[in-house]
Amino acid sequence: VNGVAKPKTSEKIPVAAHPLAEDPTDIASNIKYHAQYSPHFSPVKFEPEQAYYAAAESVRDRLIQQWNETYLHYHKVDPKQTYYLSMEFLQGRALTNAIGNLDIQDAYASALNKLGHELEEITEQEKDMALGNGGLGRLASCFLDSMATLNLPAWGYGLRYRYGLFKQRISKAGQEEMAEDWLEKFSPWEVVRHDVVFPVRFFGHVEVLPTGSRKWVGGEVLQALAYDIPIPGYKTKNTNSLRLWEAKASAQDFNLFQFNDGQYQSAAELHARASQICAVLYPGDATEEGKLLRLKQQFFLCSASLQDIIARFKERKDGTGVRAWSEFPTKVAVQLNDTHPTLAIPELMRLLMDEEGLGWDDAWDVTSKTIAYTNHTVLPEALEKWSQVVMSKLLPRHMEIIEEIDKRFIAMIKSTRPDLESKINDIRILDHNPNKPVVRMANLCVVSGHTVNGVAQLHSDILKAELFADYVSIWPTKFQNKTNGITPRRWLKFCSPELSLIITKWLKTDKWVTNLDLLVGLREFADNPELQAEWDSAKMANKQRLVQYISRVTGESIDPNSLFDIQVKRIHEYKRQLLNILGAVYRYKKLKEMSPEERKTTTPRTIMIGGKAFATYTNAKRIVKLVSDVGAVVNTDPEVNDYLKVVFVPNYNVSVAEVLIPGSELSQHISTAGMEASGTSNMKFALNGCLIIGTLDGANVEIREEVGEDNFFLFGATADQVPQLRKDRENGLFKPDPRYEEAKQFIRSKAFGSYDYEPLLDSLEGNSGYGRGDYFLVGQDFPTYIDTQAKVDEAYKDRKRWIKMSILSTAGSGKFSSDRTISQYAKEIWNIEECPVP
Ligand code: GPQ
Repeated sequence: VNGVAKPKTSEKIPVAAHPLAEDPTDIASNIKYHAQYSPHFSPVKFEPEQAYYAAAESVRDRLIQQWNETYLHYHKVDPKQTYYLSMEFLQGRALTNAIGNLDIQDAYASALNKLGHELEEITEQEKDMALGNGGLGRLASCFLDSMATLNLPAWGYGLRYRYGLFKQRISKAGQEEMAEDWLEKFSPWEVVRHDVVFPVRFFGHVEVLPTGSRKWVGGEVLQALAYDIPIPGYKTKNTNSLRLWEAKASAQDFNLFQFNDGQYQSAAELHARASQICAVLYPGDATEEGKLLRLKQQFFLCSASLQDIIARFKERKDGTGVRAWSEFPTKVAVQLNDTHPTLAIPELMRLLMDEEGLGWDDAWDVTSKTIAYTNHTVLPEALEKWSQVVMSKLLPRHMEIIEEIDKRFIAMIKSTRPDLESKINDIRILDHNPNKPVVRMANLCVVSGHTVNGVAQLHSDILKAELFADYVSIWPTKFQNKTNGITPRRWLKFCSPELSLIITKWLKTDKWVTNLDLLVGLREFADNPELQAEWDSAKMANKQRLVQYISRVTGESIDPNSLFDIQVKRIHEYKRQLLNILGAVYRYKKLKEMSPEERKTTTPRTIMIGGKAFATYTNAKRIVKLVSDVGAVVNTDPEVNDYLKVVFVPNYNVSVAEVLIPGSELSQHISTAGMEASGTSNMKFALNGCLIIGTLDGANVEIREEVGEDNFFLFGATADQVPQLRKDRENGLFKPDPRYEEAKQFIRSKAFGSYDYEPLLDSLEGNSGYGRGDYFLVGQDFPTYIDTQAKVDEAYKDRKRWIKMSILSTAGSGKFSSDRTISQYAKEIWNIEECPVP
């Protein structure tokens, strides 16, 4: 029919069968049922795409079953529950993860076989759910996995962006961005909740009622509609929710009269404005309109989520009548994923005071006991500041509340800490800079929240010693560290099944999947030639998979016997992809200068760099262009081809990471010390037996402690040296290494084409956007970087030693499970307990 080949075997499979079938034949019939009766496609087609949707819907049936049981169980037990508010969730694909967590992998693989399909092939059909930029969003998604796996009553709240992170294309001009429509067909993983709708107001004004209380009225009111994504835990019934809000206007807001009069646009004006709210993740904020839209997005998330949380709190009052509001913090913990959802603070205050009738002190007591804040960066330009003018216009009542919090904070300082009076302007919330008065969101979070945490030990120490030092003297016990983690399900078990089987075999248990500390058990076998051989061949299989992938997306053929050296993360000057590529340029130049015999003694390398540059970040885009230009020259140079390739991996995202990370042998985490709060891909690489070359920054410090210094290639200045080195640099005291000069000169000589790299190279010389030359200390760290890379080359020549280091890297990665991180949040910040569904 229509030229579509029907799988031969599927005729034997009856349509339907129980949705929770165990037997592959029954599962196959259930998949067939979805293919026939889901209204999305013509039932005659059953190509991989249709098979994906049908299989996904069949898996979803199971999730929904468990999910309903989970909700009812939580409702009955009424435990304290955590709500994780985040503007980003980088979920990636869901099918492999759901099948793996439900432990129905084999049954689904064989069911699909019966229908003429391969599970691996159909999982490739799924689009990534990319509602985030990078580390912060992926962390939120790893946390959801751990919360469910640990049976914690804990939910995520976010926004249902139509266009998530853009799709990156690499052309002659460098990076091009394209909208990525993950909802183009539909998502089988979301369930729209037409019964969960809350009004969210913008603009308007504050009215004083006869009672003296205040009320926000007027303006425009949109509706927040809930879409739920079920989040299964690993081998547990508990299935939590990720609730994403979409903005809608209601039918009353549609002006039928105007429409019939031919005024189509003005008739549906509010509908158009509603559809802008969730249209894109991180709309550009260079314009005032852009800034306003982002602030609207943030408030939309906060307001809808808090109304929902309050409604649930009231609903669970177990028939004893009205619940005391003082109980709220014993039932609700709200975690702010960085400052983006800070408006949850004044919004909770407003709801409690203006809607529920609490006085300031009671509302403040509830709010500050409920909310906790995680900081993810110390970069000054990333600390959010909102214009007071914009805030007053969009959210007049919230601005009043923020002013009151600020006023009371200052009064408290004056009465209890006169020694801090001179610092009030730094630590208060409002900054009355006459040019642009702003609200400092991090200050608001620190003043209002009960706990503030950093995301790696070094980062938390820097927060306490620098950014938040004065607050530490006011509230010494408010500050904590929660070193980030990653889920071992997605980032080892499912993305590297070969290595996982070997680990299970040698540890004689698969309990490591939920107790990652058990990986230390591998240490005693690190020298065992049998394990080494198996390890080597699993890594090689993963490298082969990567070779195929690179060939498919770039057309480049890379040598699986070369050292696979990878740096993948957002492109940012502080992450120093420029140091990496300058190193590659230097390596290329040295190879060119060698005799053919000499070249044969070197370690062949494939350097892969991937990541997206923010659309308006010019220097980051120049870095992308430089990497691909260097690749274009190096990869077509027959003299060096067998020894070096440089590949820009396009469109880096979660599912690309799932192919790259298992196949990597060396990965680069080379940020200027003190600037990367944690990093989380470093943990994924280490867990997959990939060695790290890195600075003493973020979680690198702890990874090195855990895997052992012999298994970590360390270089570069330390965080405490950085300020002095910057000063020296400004005072002309920096003496560049000749090798560094040589690499830059080589680029300037147009060896990699005639594109104007001058502005980029200039940032290394003294004219950077930061107003100081080489703010990120690329020149300072270049010589030790090159020396350390030479050590890597030497180590790789000794296969046995390398494999042993690789095993020890995995063995030392147990600490970096997000299960550990989340257990610590649960005990030390949220005060919640597990609530397993029987
Ligand atoms: N991070 Cl503030 C982001 O990905 N986006 C952000 O807006 C902020 C931080 C990252 C941070 O750069 C990494 O070092 C962390 O590992 C990651 O958050 C998760 O904590």
